[in-house]
Amino acid sequence: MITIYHVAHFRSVRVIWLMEELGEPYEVVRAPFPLDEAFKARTGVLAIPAIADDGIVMGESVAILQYLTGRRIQKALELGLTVGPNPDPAAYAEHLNWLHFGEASLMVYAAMLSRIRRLADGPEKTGYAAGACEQILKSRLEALERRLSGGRPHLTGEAFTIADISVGYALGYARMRELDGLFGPNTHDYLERVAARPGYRVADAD
Ligand SMILES: N[C@@H](CCC(=O)N[C@@H](CS)C(=O)NCC(=O)O)C(=O)O
Repeated sequence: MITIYHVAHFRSVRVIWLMEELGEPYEVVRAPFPLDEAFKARTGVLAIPAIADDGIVMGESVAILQYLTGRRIQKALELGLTVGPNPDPAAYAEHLNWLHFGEASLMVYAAMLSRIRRLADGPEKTGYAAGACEQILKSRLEALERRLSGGRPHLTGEAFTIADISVGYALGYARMRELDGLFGPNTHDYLERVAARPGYRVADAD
């Protein structure tokens, strides 16, 4: 059984959400945050999320989604949770693109913008760094809005995949941090749809 190191509403939500979608057991260990040295030395965990799977400890939430589906590839393909390189390499490329987009193009900028705003002494003091983050986040959200146009239910085809877990988590985070004013209407609807899944509700609980 895998162990998931978790802090409420952190990126470990992605990992719990996937285990819920897979319908498999897992153990959650609540981590102290900020992580203290004793915890790091005891577990080998340097950032949240991390998992331990039969002695393998790994971090990076999106890499964990790929690892866990890769280790259960038959089941993950049957459930439609991932897309393989065959028979359609273009669908595979698209799937990986949106999977990584959730962290590299959304979450990094949303988290940085929210942190700068929280640390700054008033909105007029956020400076150029926040302006740059907001500009980039806005353009990425516009790309997402275009992708979701025309009634597309999920990011890569009809099925709900780990790309939706990656992007859905980032959008839920952005909403929690009051950045959802930057969302277009398709993005709002999409978040409503994926956040209504029972797996997300379990994963994003306090
Ligand atoms: N890109 C990484 C980000 C992980 C990350 O930055 N985690 C932060 C929390 S937001 C952390 O655990 N930092 C360690 C610390 O501050 O002690 C992922 O997707 O897992």
